[in-house]
Amino acid sequence: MLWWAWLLIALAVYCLITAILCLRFPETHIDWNQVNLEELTFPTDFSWGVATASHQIEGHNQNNWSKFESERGIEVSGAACNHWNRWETDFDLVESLGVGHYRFSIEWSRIQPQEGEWNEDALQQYSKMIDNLLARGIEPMVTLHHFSHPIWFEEKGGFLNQSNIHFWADYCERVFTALSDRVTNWCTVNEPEVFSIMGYHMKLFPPGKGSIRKTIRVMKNVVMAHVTVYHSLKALRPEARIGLAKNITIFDPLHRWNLLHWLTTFILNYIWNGAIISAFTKGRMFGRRIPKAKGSLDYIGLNYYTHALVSPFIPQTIEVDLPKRPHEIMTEFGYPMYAEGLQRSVELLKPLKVPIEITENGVADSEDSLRPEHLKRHLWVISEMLKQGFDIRSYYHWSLMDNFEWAEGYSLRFGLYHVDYETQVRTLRKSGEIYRKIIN
Ligand code: GCO
Repeated sequence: MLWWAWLLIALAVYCLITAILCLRFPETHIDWNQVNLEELTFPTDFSWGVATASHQIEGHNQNNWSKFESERGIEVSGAACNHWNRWETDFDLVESLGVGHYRFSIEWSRIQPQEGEWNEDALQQYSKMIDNLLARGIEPMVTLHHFSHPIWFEEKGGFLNQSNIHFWADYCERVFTALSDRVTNWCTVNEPEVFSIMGYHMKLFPPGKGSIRKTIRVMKNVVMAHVTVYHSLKALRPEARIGLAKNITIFDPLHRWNLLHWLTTFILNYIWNGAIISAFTKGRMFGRRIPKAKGSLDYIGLNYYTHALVSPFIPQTIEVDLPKRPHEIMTEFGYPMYAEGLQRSVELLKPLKVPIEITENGVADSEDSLRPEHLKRHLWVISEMLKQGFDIRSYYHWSLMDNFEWAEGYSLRFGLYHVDYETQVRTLRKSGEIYRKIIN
């Protein structure tokens, strides 16, 4: 055959493969002008909540993060929202939103500041906080690890060493024993993929390493840590509901006609989303067996924020604006608002066959000019999914109030309440009022 005939055949095959991929994996886009965002239907037993994490709000924690902040010269969390001292009035804020649920995390470094040293007062304070929430009719969801842990644990290698898992399990059992008579919903770990990729590949989280091998090892060990703790806590109290919070980022090829972009999409989707899902559905991740992982989730927490348009040259940092489609609105975090991805995320989690709790969703928006629309779009998508029969039980908005946004410090504001860090005055934003109205 002539060379150009071969070329034509190759071109036809390329087009066919791309067309199949485009049809098989559509990038949904809704024409939001055609949608009535006021039309929301939620069952009466749907759970409405807000979420926070200890290191982002408590202030003056001494942990892997505070160490990293000072060593790396990034913004220091310092007093944060001084929530450790202001928790009671902060719970007034939670209550006045009308939510019945509050997700927050326990700071391991407060409970066990040194190996073998347990701080009963700190545990007592968390216990008082739970009583206080319950007295207000607010049900707590407790996260046991939200990116932060004691310095002594970090110095032993943290979750890089499988042999360290028992330290974390001891802490979890201690907290669970003290609180599970009043707390039903437990979230073991927050975003194993973000924790490992940011900390061991992108160097933006502690310990700031750059190694793919370590990233995969940590991700696997954190999942194993979840599995270990799931089984030990369930043995203590079978009626507890235990899951973890999974960040789902939807990956889409930047150019849908480019097979290299598709290839990148599949690889990143596996590393970020697929590997962890496969641990719980197949009992394997990255080709390794994860014993007893199957059946170790009573629910899956979904933290959803955006989709990423990828190519082999995707920036390896979060300091730049990521690509967006021309019609999409950019958020202050530098990624687009893409509410359509919430349904795609729920679909990705479907093989787990467990109820979904939306444990985080929100937007960095200092002027509160985008948040009302952002909130309504995402709630509209949930309302539509509920009509389609998806088993979604709750929505926890991220976040109750502005707080320390990790590598971004205080520059990004995610709160339904604005926080003035000088005076610690909290002020309800318009979007907070909208959320309250919707809940009512
Ligand atoms: C995460 C965390 C939160 C963030 C939030 C906004 O996803 O990184 O769970 O702690 O603050 O997602 O980025």
